[in-house]
Amino acid sequence: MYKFAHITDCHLGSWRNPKLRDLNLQAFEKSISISIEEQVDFIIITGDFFDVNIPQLGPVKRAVEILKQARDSGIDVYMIYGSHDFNNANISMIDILHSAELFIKPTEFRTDANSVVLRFFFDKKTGAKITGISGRKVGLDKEIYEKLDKKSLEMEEGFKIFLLHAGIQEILPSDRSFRDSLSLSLLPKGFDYYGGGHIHKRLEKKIDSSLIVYPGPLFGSTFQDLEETAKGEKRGFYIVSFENKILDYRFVEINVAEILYDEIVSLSWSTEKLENEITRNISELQVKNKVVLLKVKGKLIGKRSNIDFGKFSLDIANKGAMLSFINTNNLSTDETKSVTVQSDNKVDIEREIFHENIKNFQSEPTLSHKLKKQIDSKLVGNAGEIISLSLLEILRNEKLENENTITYEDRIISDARSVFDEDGYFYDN
Ligand SMILES: [Mn+2]
Repeated sequence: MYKFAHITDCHLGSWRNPKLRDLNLQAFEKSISISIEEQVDFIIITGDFFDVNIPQLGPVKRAVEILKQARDSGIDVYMIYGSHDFNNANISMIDILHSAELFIKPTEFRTDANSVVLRFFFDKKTGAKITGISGRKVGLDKEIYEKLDKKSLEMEEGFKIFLLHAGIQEILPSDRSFRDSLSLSLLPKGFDYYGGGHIHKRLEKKIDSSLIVYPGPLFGSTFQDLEETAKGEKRGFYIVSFENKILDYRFVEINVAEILYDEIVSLSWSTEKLENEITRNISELQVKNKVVLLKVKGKLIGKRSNIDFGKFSLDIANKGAMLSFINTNNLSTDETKSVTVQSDNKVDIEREIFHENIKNFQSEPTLSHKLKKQIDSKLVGNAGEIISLSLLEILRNEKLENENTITYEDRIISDARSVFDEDGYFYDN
């Protein structure tokens, strides 16, 4: 009998807060050490290994050390990329790890005019045949799947694993209907195991003799992820045993910190009333050694700046919490002007906000017709959304250790320029 571990969406290097960043790394370290103890034959990682294409070097060093532990134990790692791992304009950290042969990237294809031919990677120890498709930026994946030569993949004999970094419409819960998810019909049929990433929720489904699994993130990379963990969503990875078919599969929970979520809804309260309610709530919470997330939302009569939220955060810390965060993003006052969005995940919210705001964009009326046309073709509508999202992605890159401000600014500006194509500057002559 053979075994493999399936880990996904590690988002290593994410979190500005050093403690959260460390918890995230701890979760990855645990998943690898359990895999080693369990003597798995190989490990698959289905994307979003890093949170950005050029992460801080501290987390990279830890990630390399941990991956090396697996390799030193004779365990091969097969990894596809996720949308967070790389950016098309530049070399990414993940490519460097790949060059150092810390993992195998089992996704190689040949494209001709109307088809994409994927090749299988043969795991020597177990005979498993592995292939897959990395996740790219916003909605570019569908094209590859639509052109995929499924026949040749389906005809291959043996124990087969397909790796993907995208949601599958048919198995997503309705509240997670990601805009860029794929229809099941786009995937080759008859694989023993479909290992999925990208969806930050655990999902498993059997279809005929195939098993589709999304382990969800190991820890989570957004406060929304942590909120869901606090509400009972388990985080971890899978261990699957197989011979020529899957024999058994189980979820292994990774719990590096207890997370507590509490919500206070202000029903047009005054600042005094809201302050009293927050104090009362905090006094009732059992926060010892927990990561505490307190969300204050609703409508406030008065000024938000009259409330010292920092003090409440300190009160929670003084009660022995490991960390505390107070979120007031959805606390509105008369001063707040808002754009309404429907989505509940970061990627879609960003896209919707751009979508709504771009609608109101108007180029300067005094500009020439030619220039206006150029601007509109790049900055309005769908094109404008894509450019905005790409620029936002680039702005997420933080300054590296030892990088001085000038080099950092040059890097960000040159990345940003690469978003526009070579005639991306607007000219009028
Ligand atoms: Mn992810």
